[in-house]
Amino acid sequence: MNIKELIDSYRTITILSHINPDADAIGTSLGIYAILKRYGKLVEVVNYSKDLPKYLDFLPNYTKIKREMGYSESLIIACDCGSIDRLGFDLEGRDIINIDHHKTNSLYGTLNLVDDMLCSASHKAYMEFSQEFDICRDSATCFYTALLSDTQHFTTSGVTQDTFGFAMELMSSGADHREISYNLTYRRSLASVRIAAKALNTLELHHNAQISSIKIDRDMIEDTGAKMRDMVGIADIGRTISTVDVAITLIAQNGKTKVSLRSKRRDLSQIAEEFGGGGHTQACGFTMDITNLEEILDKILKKLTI
Ligand SMILES: [Mn+2]
Repeated sequence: MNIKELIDSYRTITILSHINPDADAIGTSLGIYAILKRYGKLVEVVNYSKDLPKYLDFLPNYTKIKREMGYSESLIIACDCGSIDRLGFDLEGRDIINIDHHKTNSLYGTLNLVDDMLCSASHKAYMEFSQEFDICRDSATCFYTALLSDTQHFTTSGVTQDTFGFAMELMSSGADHREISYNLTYRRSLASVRIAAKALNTLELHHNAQISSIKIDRDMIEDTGAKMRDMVGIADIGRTISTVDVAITLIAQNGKTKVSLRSKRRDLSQIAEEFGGGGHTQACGFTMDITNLEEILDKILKKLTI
C-alpha cells in the first residue's frame, strides 16, 4: 500500500513526533496536519513532552498539539523519530507511517519513508505528500520552519542544490522566509541565554583542542529555570571553535545524563548507537543512567580517541 491508500483506509489519524521535540519534529507534524485537515480527515497532532518549544507558537495550529492521544484505533504518522520508544506511547499492533531522515532509524513502521541524505524530515514529508495532496500555505510554513532549523539556516554539511530547490518550492507555496527567520532567530527565551552563559563557563578542550566538552549540572538548571527545550542549541556551540572536530555536551536530567555529540566531519552515529542512542552522522546523542558528569566524559573521551 502506498501512503495515500494507507491514509484513505483509516477513518482517524494521529500524528506523533519525538520527545523533546525540535522545530523539525513539530514543523513536520503540523505541516502534515494542515495537509490532512484540508483533505478532510479526522486528524490529531500529539507530542508526549510536557514542554514544547514556545518560539514555535507562530506555526499554524501550534495550539492544537496535545499531550494525550484521543484516537485508539487511528493510523499513526511518526515524524522525525529514529526509534519507536522516542515517540513515548505504546503503539503495539498499530499501523505506522514512519517519516524520517535519521541515519540510525530502526524502520519500525508499516511504511518506512526514511532518507538519511535529506536535511530534514519535512523534506521527506513534502516529497511523499506533494505527489498526492495539495500543499497549502500553512503546510509550507511548517515545512520551511523545519528545514531552516535542521539545516541551521542552510549551513550544515548535508545542504545541497536540492535543499535549496525544496526551500524555493515552499516559498512558492507561500512560506514567508523573513517571518520564519525572525521567529527562529529573535525569539529565544531568557532562560536559554542564561543557561548557555553558565554552560560556556564549563567549556574544556581535550585531545589537542580537537574535542570540546560542556557540562550542565542540576544546580545550573535550577538557577536559571531552564527546561530541556531551552538547551537544544547549546550542543552546537563547541563545534564552532576552529580547532574542534567533536563537541560533547552533557546535561543532567532526572537522575540521568543526556549526552549530545556534534562533529564537523566524523561519523559519530555508531558511537551513539553503542551507548544505546542514535541520530545523524554529525549530530547524535544518547542517555546514560549515571549522573557523575566527569565519569561519563571520561568514558566518551576514551571511545573517541581510540
Ligand atoms: Mn530532523
